[in-house]
Amino acid sequence: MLEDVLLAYSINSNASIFPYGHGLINRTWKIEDGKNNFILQKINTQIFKHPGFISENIHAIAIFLEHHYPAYFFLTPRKTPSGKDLVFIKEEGYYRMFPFIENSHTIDVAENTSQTYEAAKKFGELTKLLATFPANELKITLPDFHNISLRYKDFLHAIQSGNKERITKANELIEFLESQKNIVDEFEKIQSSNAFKLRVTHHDTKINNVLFNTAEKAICVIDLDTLMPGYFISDVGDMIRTCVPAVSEEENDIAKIYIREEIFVAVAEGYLSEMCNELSSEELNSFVFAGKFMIYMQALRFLSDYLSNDAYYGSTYEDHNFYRASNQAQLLKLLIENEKKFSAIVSDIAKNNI
Ligand code: ADP
Ligand code: GN1
Ligand code: MG
Repeated sequence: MLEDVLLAYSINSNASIFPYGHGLINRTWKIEDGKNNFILQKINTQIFKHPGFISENIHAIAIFLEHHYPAYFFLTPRKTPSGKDLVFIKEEGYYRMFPFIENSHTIDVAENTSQTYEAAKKFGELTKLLATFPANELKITLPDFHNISLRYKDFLHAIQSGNKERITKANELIEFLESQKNIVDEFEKIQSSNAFKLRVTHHDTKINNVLFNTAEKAICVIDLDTLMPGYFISDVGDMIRTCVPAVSEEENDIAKIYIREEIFVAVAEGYLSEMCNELSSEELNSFVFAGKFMIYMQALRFLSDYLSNDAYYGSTYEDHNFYRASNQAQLLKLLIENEKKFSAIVSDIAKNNI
């Protein structure tokens, strides 16, 4: 009962509770108690087996930022009167609460270059400020989250042992994804290269994980469950994946997917305005690869889930995850067509930032 959670936070049980946001993994509600508003979240413990790890990471980073960059706004969970930032309710699970940031909103599809620049800069800023934080001391909240080699193995397993009818339906898509396996090979080279550093990485840099104010300025990044050591390609890649196309991953008419060059430029300018001097030349040269990596991995994940009867992402209409995977596959094709041009754009932006 959500009332039990409110009780643990000493919030009036008559407070209004509304489902909120468009996240796929956790459940989110807005709580209005007449005086204050809050965000309440139930952590999906099927996926995050150790919710305490998330709290420990956020806590360690908050202390570091407070000490080194006191002016930086980092959103931390509210504590209960007994000092806990997680509430466990028997037979239900783990909950946490944040102050609701008033007059803030999120955007599911970037509307213009200025919003995109703001979001990309905000994610870049977080990694930059944490450059001297010992990333390896963070807990792994989701093991192998962006290990595309493992995602590819899961995909191979799904096409062997998944839902037969669905495998037949997805035949063309399966063949296309198999033909792009070179992206996995490229990732494996990155993993064994000294030029790629493990940094504090957000790992879920969808534009709807940035809160904006009414003047469309980024207030802060949110959704910190997967803040852990990782490669910059995860963050840049998910921004390219979610900002550059004119429609979201939910669009099931692939004719509506197209690449917005000016938005790609805004991602690169925003992120590199913070991170350019942190990245090695090899990392900079992988900027567009980052997009291919994340789009391909998301296509593999959606398709594997479809073939495994939607166990992870769920579905709200028939063949939902098939359409999501087809959307990502189309996006991958379009990004590959633009790869050379976009790499040249990144080199120019990098020259201006150094
Ligand atoms: P999920 O992991 O399910 O994506 P998020 O942490 O991203 O969960 O939260 C879902 C949505 O709730 C966000 O996209 C945003 O719209 C809203 N939200 C989350 N935290 C806050 C907050 N502190 N203040 C205002 N809105 C918030
Ligand atoms: C999930 O929780 P949410 O909606 O921000 C997923 C991401 C995917 C994304 C696709 C823990 O993110 O990896 O990119 O859906 N998070 C997890 O929309 O699997
Ligand atoms: Mg989110």
